[in-house]
Amino acid sequence: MSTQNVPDLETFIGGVRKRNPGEKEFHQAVQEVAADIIPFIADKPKYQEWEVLRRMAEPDRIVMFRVCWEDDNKNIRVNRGYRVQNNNAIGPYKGGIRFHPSVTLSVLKFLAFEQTFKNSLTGLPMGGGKGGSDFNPKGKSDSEVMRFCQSFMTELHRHIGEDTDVPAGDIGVGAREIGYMFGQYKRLTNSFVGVLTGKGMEFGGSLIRTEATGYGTVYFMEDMLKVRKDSFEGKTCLVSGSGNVATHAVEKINQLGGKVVTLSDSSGYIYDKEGIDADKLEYVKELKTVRRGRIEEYAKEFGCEFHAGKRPWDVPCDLAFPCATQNEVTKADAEILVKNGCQGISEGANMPTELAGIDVFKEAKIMYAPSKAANAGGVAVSGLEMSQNSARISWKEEELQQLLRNIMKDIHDNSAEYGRESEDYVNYVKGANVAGFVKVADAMLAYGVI
Ligand code: NDP
Ligand code: 2IT
Repeated sequence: MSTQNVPDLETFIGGVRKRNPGEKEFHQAVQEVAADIIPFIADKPKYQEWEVLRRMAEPDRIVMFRVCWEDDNKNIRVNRGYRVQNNNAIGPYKGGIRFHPSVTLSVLKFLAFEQTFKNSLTGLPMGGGKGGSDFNPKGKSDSEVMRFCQSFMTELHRHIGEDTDVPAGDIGVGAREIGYMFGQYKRLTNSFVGVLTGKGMEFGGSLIRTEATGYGTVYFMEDMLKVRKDSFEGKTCLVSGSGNVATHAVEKINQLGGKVVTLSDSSGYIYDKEGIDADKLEYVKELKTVRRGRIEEYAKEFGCEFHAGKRPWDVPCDLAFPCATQNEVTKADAEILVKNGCQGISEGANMPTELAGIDVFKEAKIMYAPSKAANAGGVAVSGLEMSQNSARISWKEEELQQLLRNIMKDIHDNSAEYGRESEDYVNYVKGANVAGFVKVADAMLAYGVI
């Protein structure tokens, strides 16, 4: 045990950069958390002396492996697979699997680090992990995706288990991929257990898991609005992305009386001034999950604007929901949002706003819900899926809807408690970081030095 004080932020982050060269997304995620935790622990020697923050920023374990598969033209393809098991102080490692060409060790380390705090915030017993591959599912046939998933799970199955590490979906991994991976795990281990979440309803899935992340992100905004005695009624909203999180965010915003005017994918964004109503949203879901087409087709179908290669943040709005990917809101985007009168941001994607963009939102004192709090609804319902699997029962939809709503409210209230800076301003970034930290840190202290 060291008696030296925790260093200042620059020294701490300098150490993280040195130990993890070139991993810029990981540095960014750790810096965002450390900026709040270092002042918080300044008068709490137990966390300092036992180097809790430094230990949290070093994953428990990382597995990296080759994934070979054969494409439809009989070519042998080689991808890289990963699982980052960041911290299991409060429960089995838990977190999604991402298939996207931009996946690197740095990306998965940032996601596993963030997941540790997010899972703690849910109040459920889950540690933090994340996995994935640089495999690009775009343009691949179903058989190619199946062979890739089977090959990926053939290695991964040695490292996971229902009480060890429970993966789920993320970018590029939805119901289809989870089905293929669960089937391969079951076949290899001859066991039918809740080793993955986001499963189909026929084989142990939970109702509302699909909707939970997007709905939860909108609930968090609803709770922030309530603090200001306001609601979604009549608000113009921007949503980015057009996948699982984005489409379910739109669904809930519509139900609560808001109007969504944008959606995007990696090729650009659509601007539909009339609003994306329930029928148009069904079109998007079919486009993205069945036909696997591009969002530009929406503009052709409904006769609205398509802006190639751009993100939607310069469209005037009341509220914004980044639901695509990391660092999709730059400092300049944040400035435009604020300038155009945006009053609130709730992040469905993980770490969508650059550090300098977060500073812009904080300075403007607008409502800003960071991803680890705002998108925790998905993993929360994953936690409920694990409970149902262990008990071999299925809960009813109303019960799960209510549990999700209550969990999001608790996350909001906890973050607001730790983050209140004045009568009329809550710093939810600080609130979520501190609230997420305390439970994991106290569990780590109980275990001694491991
Ligand atoms: P999907 O694969 O369903 O959708 C991803 C969407 O984001 C697509 O529209 C995709 O466009 C777009 N996108 C992905 N990468 C990029 C990129 N580099 N640049 C521009 N657009 C991009 O994923 P999800 O909806 O599940 O995930 C979206 C975000 O939400 C991610 O940050 C994920 O980590 C986070 N999240 C997901 C949860 C879940 O339960 N699924 C839970 C919590 C957070 P295109 O099709 O062109 O690639
Ligand atoms: O980022 C996330 O929280 C997810 N992709 C969901 C993780 C999960 O285990 O449900």
